Amino acid sequence: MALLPRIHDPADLRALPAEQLDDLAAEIREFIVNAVSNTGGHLGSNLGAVELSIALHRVFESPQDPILWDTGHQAYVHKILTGRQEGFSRLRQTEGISGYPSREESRHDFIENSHASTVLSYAHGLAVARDRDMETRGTSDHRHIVAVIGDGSMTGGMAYEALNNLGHGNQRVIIVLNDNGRSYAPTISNLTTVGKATKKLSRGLTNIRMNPVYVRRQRRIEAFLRGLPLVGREAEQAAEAFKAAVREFLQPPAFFEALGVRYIGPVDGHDIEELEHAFRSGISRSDSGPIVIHVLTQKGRGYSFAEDDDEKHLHDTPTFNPATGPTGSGPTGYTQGFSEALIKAAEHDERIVAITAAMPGPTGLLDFQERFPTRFLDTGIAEQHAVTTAAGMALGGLRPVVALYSTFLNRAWDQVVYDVALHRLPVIFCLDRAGITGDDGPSHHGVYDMALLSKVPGMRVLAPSSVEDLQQMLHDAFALADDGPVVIRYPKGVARHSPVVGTGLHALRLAEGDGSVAILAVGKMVGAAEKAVADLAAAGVKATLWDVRSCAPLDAAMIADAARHRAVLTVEDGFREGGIGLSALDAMRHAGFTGAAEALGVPTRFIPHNKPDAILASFGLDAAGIVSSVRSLLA
Ligand SMILES: Cc1ncc(C[n+]2csc(CCOP(=O)(O)OP(=O)(O)O)c2C)c(N)n1
Repeated sequence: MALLPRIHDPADLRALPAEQLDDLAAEIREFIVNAVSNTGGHLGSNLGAVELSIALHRVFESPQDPILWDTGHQAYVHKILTGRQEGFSRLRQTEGISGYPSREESRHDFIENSHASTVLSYAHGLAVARDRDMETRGTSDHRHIVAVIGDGSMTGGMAYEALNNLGHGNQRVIIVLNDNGRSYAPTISNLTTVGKATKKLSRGLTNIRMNPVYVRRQRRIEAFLRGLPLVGREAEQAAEAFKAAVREFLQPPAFFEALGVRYIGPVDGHDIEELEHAFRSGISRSDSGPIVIHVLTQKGRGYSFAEDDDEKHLHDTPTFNPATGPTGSGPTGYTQGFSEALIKAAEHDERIVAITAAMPGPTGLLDFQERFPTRFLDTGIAEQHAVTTAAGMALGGLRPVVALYSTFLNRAWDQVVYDVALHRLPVIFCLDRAGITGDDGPSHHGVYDMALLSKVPGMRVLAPSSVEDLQQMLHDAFALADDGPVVIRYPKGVARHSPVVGTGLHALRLAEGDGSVAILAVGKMVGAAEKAVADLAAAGVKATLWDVRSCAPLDAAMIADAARHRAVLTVEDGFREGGIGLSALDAMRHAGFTGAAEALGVPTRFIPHNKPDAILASFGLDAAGIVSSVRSLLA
């Protein structure tokens, strides 16, 4: 009989006999594959965390013991086990459940930021609050705070800052390091074990570690490794790599312990009994401060199409047929256009290097990596470091291109301003998934980039309206970079194509009207504005249309021309407040414009998940919205 329909709450899970748990895990995997195939979402990370989530919810008592998920994309099993199975039919859909933990959805969810590497800081703070509460009341509080973090997310600076603080303050936190050896791509770190020495775990390694015989054996291994014969250069390198891997596999990373965080592991993350044992052992040792339990898992486990996907183990996927798996996941649209243009530029300029923060596939850098392996750098999930190492490269004479999602640049704001812009360094930022991104919810929209980056002194901020214009902008950016940094931001989804492109920092006039109204459209909004202009023309209104292209600085010729119209409408898919439209209107007022004006943009609020077009339409950022705004201005 099916087990999953009987699980409505972690208590139901705890009541199941241990021998039924593997069957439950199999049912959960099937459920997740089917659900994600219908809606799209995060797959590989969740398939890898099935046994881990089951064991966590059997040993710890959520929500009294908060279970916190770093990033949160791998929390589907947690959602299923905490009463949200039915919600999966509308995963990431309008009014449906979120693809991340959500405080609105469940008292079992605590954090929902979905930007990586933050969980240890949240856990530290919660532990400080718990202990403070205990102190003031004079009571004892045995609540456990459990923080689950992937090896990929462990590459982010905040995770180390928090570990340092946890170890120093000796806060009682249980850290579960879910090590599958991958971010999207293989993880950039020597801390990860998976994929190095072996993928097969011998049961009971944890116990061996606790055994004094192990310590003696460890010394023998060191001696054995020292005595290995080395023949030829390649053999020498291979032997060295092998030695390092064996050493790391058999020794608890001294790193954690040096910081004051005790270590248990590695544990087989697909063996529920072993996991439960390790968690109980963690609890029994947690009184004396933070402890990390190192769990080895396989990303995509149990679904062959995910296991066999070398690029990202189906980390995330659009809808697909479960019987045949998702079809090709290569870059499309603007991402593909960027990828091609960058390779072309790099063929002619040896100074060009490309940097990604753990997202070589999604940002379109895989082909570049293959073509120029020594000119490609993956920093791990470390946007701050990516930006400042780019600054260093630029200081050293290189022309770094930093390819990030728009939303993740937020993390490196200080580095962009002071490490790059203050030094007027030739760094080019290519920001993918700019604007409204949709399914991933509030933390993934790229709505800050234009409003913020246009305020950085000297920064040039470009927004292409077509793939061809993106390629032209990248070409021009290498020359513009002689005077300092350049940003190019472009959206996801189906791209516009146009044989007509602009150049440099010039705006492009796409239609000349009769002086009644000028529309200044930015990036993706140019497509919607073009349609609006056609609709208005059919109704007898002849509008002027400018493709803004350069958001900062704004093209003075465009401002002067727009100022001659009776009314002006600006349209952008970033925050309206502090946005490009209001800057343009301000410039026009200074140029003597006194007519009617409106700036369309994204309101300053956290925008829930939904289809991008539906979100944009709700803010009037589509052809119908533009037409209606123009009509109001001319009324
Ligand atoms: C600051 C930040 N940068 C990039 C991302 C995009 N991202 C989402 S999940 C992920 C990989 C996470 O790897 P890991 O923590 O090991 O989890 P896994 O999916 O392997 O279980 C990345 C790079 C993010 N969420 N946050």
